[in-house]
Amino acid sequence: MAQRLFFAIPVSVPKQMALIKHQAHLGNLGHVVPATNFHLTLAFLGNVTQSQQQALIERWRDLTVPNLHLTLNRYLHFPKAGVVCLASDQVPIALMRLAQSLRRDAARHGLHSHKAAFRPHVTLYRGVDSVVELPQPEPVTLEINEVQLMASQREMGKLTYSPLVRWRSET
Ligand code: 2AM
Repeated sequence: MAQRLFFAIPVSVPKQMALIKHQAHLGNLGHVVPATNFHLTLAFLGNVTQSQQQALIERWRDLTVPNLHLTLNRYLHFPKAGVVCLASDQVPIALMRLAQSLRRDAARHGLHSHKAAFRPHVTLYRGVDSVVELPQPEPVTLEINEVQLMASQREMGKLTYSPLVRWRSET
């Protein structure tokens, strides 16, 4: 059976708390993403079969995770996706390279092919139809030291994510 997979950076509990404050500040823009679902997507893979998944994990067995900080400092509204997120406008080169490698590998192996450039963000709301004006946010700095291969499931209308594999930075 195929599973919907993606590579992501998890958000620590203290940073989840900081992001909840942003939701409280912005109010009722759309469906509020629950804190336990916060993540920063590096590469969305789409539906992946068991054998594709095994091959993928084998290819990325030695994935090196950079150890760095990323400051999220802008609210963005992606109208097509209907999401509002907290994003970064300065992407560390090591993070950009990692996202690009994962995305290139996915496309090369018949998985999802990203059309837009990597723009690191954490989604705060889904189902946002129209946004008038978003204020300047209080920045949130994430510690990046772990990458997860995540499976996304929808059960009784509820979206849940479960990590299948975790890679941690060495330092
Ligand atoms: P988002 O962070 O912008 O919401 C799991 O579904 C993750 O993969 C989500 O975080 C989502 O990005 C991203 N994702 C889902 N469908 C996608 C698509 N068609 N293209 C790019 N990213 C997608």
